[in-house]
Formats: sequence, structure tokens, C-alpha cells
Amino acid sequence: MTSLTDSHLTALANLAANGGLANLTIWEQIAFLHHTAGDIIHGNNIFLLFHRKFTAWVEGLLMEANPDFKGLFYWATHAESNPHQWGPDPIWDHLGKAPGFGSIIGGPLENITFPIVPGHSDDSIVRTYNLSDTASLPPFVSAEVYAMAFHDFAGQGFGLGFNGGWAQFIQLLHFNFHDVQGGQMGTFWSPIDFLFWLHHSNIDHIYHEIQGTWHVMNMPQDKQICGNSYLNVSSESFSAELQLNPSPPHPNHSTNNLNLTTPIPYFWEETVDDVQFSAQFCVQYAPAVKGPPPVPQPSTSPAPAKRFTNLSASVWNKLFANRTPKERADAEAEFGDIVARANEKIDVKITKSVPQARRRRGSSSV
Ligand SMILES: [Cu+2]
Repeated sequence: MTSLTDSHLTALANLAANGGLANLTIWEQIAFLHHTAGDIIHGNNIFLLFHRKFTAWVEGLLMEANPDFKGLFYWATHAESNPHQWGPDPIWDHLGKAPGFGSIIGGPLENITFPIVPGHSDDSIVRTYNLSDTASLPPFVSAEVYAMAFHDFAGQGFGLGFNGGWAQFIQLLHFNFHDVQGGQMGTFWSPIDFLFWLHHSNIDHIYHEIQGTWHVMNMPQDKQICGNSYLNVSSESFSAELQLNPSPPHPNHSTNNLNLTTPIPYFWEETVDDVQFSAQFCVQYAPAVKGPPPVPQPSTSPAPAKRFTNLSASVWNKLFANRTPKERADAEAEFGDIVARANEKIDVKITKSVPQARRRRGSSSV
């Protein structure tokens, strides 16, 4: 078994200091799960499938706790990638506003601290920008960039190998939002921040739409799943799981690549085949709606779409903690290529629309 990283050790020390798992709120336990499994649920092609299950599971818990809660909603951030659009979004009235680097003001999690999170023991939700200064806000990944990822890769299905697969790129693009928020959102403790759920619902919606496109392309279910899995990568989380469980939930595979029988981390009794389609969770996505019109900005320039830049070094370090420097460099370079191609499109204002499923998947086809 590989040795535990500082991050894991700090988390375990914090856990002990806070009285163990049973002493955590369920909200903290959910984040603890995500953090502990961090290196197997990211960085390989189980990412979208794990997070689909994870999001649906938490949605179910919320509905159980409050029958008036009818389900999560998604924030289509790629439809308002420009800071002049996302800065004044009324969503912040409900989630709390970022006053610069520091704890949010307003929203249901204001003044609630999460001592379990290393580095943020005394903090409530922390974000690292000032919402009232949109000029300094970074851009979100735009629809053009997601469309580019589809045109480059998704015709092949899910993902081929570690690099170059559509699912891998969606994962990397999704990190941009985490990166922009900073604070807990910039770590594997991110589920602590409610933004995590709006973001992952959106990523899941994007995945759902692409699956609809694959369906129209008559791509067989098993061909939609390919690429590597957590079983291909050295993972301290999985090693720890093997130690805890002498008859581990290891699939009877001829290959460690992702396939329909690969178990879902943490939800070990379920496989890819059980969680592949959102209809299996009775999830239905409505088209994106616009909120109230944003407050006009003092600077009246219509601000062209901002070019998207590569992810920060901390994201690459976190995501590739257990990989060779060459794997990290290759992935970063490849991701840089797609970002550069997408930026060319933005510069010359050529847009490719993100594919949308024209018809809803019938339940019989699942
Ligand atoms: Cu995650």
C-alpha cells in the first residue's frame, strides 16, 4: 500500500479531533466520503459515472429530509461564461456572496463552520473573489469549449486511454469552476459548498445531452463506455479499501479498463451498468431557464467572451498526485491544445453548438 498523503493524514487527524465520523453532520460526512475517495473518483473515466450516482444519492437524501424539496437544479455556467454575466447572476442571493477572499455573506451556510476541513477549521464557506468587482473575475468554460471537446473526441464515445477521451476533457473543464471558486471548492472537500451540487448537476446534464446524441448515433451502450478506470491507476484510496475489505469489491475483469461491470467506488454493490443513464435515477432535465435580468454593469461594453486559460498548477498537482511527471505533462499539454483551439474559435467568433438530444430517451432503451 502506498503511504498516505499529508492531505489524508491531516484529514484523519481532524477527524479524530472532532470525535470521529459519527460526530460529523451528514453534510460533513458526504464531503468526507468525496475527499477520502478523491484519488479514485477523479483522474480516470469513472468520474462522470461516480458523480452521477453521488449527486443522485445526495438529492435523494435531501428529499428524504425535506419532502418539500423537489430536487436539485443545475447552473448552466457555460451559458454565461463571461464575468459580466455570471457576476451579477441572482443565484448569489441564495448561496451567499463572496466579499473577496473570505467567508460568504448570506445564504443558508453563512456563519456555519466546518472544522473537519483541513486549512479551513474556523471558516464557513470560503471563496476567493469579490463578486462586486466583476472586472477581476475569471471566465467560466464557455459552451464553445464544451462543443470543441465533443467535436474532437465524443464521436469515439466516452474516452480512450487516460488522455484524449471526451470524459477526461469534461472532467478537466469541470475543474475550472472549482478553481475559480477557491476555498473548499478548490479541494476534494468541495461538496461542503452547495455550489458543488449546482455545478455537478450541470456537468451531469451536459453528459446526459451527449448520451442522447450517442443514442441518436446508434452507439451501443458498451461502446459509450471505454477508457481507463481507477483500477488502472495506483490509488491509495483503493489500496486502503482493499485493506479494510479482505474480499474486495474487485470486478472479475479481464481488463482494468472501464466497462459495464466496473463497480462504482463507495457504492460498491452497483456497477457502471446500474448508473449509466440518468433515467435510472428518475432524473429528468428541463431546458435551462434564465433568471431575472442581470443588473446592468456600469461599463456598458458588451464584453466579448473571455478566452479560457489552462488550469492552475494546483489543480494539475492535485489531480495527478499519483502519476508520473510525464503523464501529468502529457495531459496538461493535450488539454492546452484543446483550449487553444477553442480560443481560436472564440477569437474569430465561430461557434459550434453543443449537441443536444432531439428526443428524450425512451425508458425501454435503457
Ligand atoms: Cu468530485
